[in-house]
Amino acid sequence: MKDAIGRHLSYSIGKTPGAATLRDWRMAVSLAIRDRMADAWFASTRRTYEAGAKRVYYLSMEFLVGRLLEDGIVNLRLEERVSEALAELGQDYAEVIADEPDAALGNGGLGRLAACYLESMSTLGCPAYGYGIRYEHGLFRQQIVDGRQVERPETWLQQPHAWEFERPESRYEIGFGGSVRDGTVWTPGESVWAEAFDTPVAGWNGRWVNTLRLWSAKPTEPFDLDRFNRGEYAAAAESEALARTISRVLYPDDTTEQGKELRLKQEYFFSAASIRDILRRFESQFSDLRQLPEKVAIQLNDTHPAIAGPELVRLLCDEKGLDFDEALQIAQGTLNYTNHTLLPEALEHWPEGLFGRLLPRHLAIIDRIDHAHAKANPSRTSSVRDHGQVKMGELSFIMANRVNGVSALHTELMKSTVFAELHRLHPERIVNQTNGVTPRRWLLSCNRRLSTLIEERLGLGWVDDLEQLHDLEPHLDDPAFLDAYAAAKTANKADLADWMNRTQEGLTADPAMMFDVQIKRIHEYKRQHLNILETIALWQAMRDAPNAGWTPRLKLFAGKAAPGYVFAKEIIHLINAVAKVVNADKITNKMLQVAFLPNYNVSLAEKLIPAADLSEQISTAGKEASGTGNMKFALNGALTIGTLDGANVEIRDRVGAENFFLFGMTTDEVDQRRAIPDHAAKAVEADSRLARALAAVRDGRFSPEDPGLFRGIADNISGPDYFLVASDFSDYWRAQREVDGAFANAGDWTRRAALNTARSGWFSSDRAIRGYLDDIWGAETLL
Ligand code: F58
Repeated sequence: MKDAIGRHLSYSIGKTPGAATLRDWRMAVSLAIRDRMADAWFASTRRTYEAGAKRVYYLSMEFLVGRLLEDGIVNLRLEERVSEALAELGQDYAEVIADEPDAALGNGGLGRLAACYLESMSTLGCPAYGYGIRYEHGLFRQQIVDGRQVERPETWLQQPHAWEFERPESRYEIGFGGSVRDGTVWTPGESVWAEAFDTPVAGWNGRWVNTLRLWSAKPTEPFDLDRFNRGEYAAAAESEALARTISRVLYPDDTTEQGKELRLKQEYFFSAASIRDILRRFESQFSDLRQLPEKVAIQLNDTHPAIAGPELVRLLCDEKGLDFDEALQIAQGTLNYTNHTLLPEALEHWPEGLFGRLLPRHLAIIDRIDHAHAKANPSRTSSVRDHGQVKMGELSFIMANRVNGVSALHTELMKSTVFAELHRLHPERIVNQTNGVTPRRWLLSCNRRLSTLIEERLGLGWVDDLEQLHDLEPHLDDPAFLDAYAAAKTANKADLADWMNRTQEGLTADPAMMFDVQIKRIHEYKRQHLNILETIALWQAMRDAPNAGWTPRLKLFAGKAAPGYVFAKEIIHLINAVAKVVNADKITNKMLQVAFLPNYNVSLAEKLIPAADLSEQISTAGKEASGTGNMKFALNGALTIGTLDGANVEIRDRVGAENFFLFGMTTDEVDQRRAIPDHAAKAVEADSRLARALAAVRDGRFSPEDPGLFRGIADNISGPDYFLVASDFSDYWRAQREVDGAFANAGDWTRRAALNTARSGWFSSDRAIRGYLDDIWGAETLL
């Protein structure tokens, strides 16, 4: 290992040890690890070809992979060797690992899920490719300036990226616009190259390695030399810049109007390149396109790649000469669709005008698909094109062999709400696959203390068979085990407290406090404002009775708001304003501290989750499709305070109701409550704590220099309150006081935490991927 690192430092990076920077060392180590993936990578490809096996293609606009070096080292089981080698080379292992920028090619749960699934597909030996976009700029970097979110560009690719291989030979010309002649001959008005970059994804033990193939947009006409020679330098590079725009930035949300066209271009760009690549690979091995559903399963990660359906039909008809019905049947047998949200504003639809201008042939094909579907299902009343919009959820559904939700509750709600009619017509199509998370990253490597303890008791079999964690349960009767479990948590908290106290102005975190954590995108339905309101009420109660024996708490928040989502940004501002006041209050600040940690990303989650005592999963029932952070927390021994929403329901079923703090209305109750006029005002009237906390927000207690600053938040909660913050407040308060009492009994708390770990094995992404293999893809694993 030492030689390998040294060789890369000299001959790949071109530095002597004396001149090498931390980044040089990190690059050298990364290349040495990447080398060790190569043979298994080639072998995996060879095995797949030899077996004539079915391949799985996971199409996703987002892969939120985070740092890759530690993941590679851990999965190849090279930790000791690398850290020894680095020590001999005078380098610090942890520093080298931490030098890597996060690859933030995703917004949140959907993108992180794709990354966990890729890793699990490799662990299981499922022949698979991930297909996405190689964004030059990932999700924005969040700074907090005067309590407010400020977005800065993210620049992970400004330094060389160790993990990828550029494949200039694998490129496709992707067209846009133009016209259609004779009904089928599409002549695009402009085009770009999609060029492939491959990253190997090694599974546990490095026995199988799949590929993440990301497309980068390149101009077909690189550069206008004539204009350059005339001195028009900027204009000479214009077409190049325009083409590259397609893979320039990750969309931070799809709620703004501007950039809609670019987003649709991005979607078509990567879907079309992926479909062509899939067909090319298929045809290199098989001759009959009718075998496609037998040999290929394509998973659409939400509707962002939905245009892959019409594109596949187009290629099969217009280029391969199949008739439409056969092409449609093949496509439908090959494609599957995962839905990740029921929020109406997040369901994708495109204005027909824009769609037809950009993809005229596809719009015609969609009409034909829709028509064929309506003909086969005469009782259908809806259609893909509706009120001048092209609805991508409907399109995905009718193009898919299987459609899945991501938790049991979410899947049932899909059937009864957004897809009710299509479900009636195709009752076998919707299936559930509850999300999962990879235990390699989310326990073994992010929580060394706990994973070492588990290894001492159970060995390492649980790492790729996570239900083995059940075997911890007998150990809970051993006081030494519980002590060690508690010690691991406390040490994780102490590390985090040290780091936070150094980096967060005004914060004095003490590991003896309860670490109460809410980390996720900032959104009204996730209700960070419910949490901060309870924090305010708690602070007020503490001030009223400072000696009432309060359980000391640290309230931790982190998460990004979409740049155009004003209310979410106000919530961030309010949290920071409350933190400032509360942390400075001498009466309460030994009992209550609040922090908003900037720039939440995968690496920060890896620091926070192992140190959490309490996991906040408090969305309005029916709104969080699943959640995956909730699973990571439970696995790492945090107890959940949560609503009956998404996968919380299944977590509670598994860890036991007595080890989960439930509160709030159910999905049905939410609907009923909303129908009551003035429901929020009534809730405020009925709860004096809530009224007082809201008054403090409204009257400028946290914004003395601008008393009206947070009035909008207070007015929203006591007025329309669509997400029922007011109506759920009292029960949330009650559950939080129950948490206080439980935490005060340290021995019992640890036992309940350990039970969460022991009973969370089902939430492994390995289990989820087995479900997809069996129920959706019909594919075999080759290990
Ligand atoms: C999330 N969706 C769900 N969307 O909210 C969460 O409940 C679920 O656990 C997770 O998917 C995985 O199934 C999500 O992350 C996005 O990030 C969208 C991406 C495109 C722009 C709008 C947000």
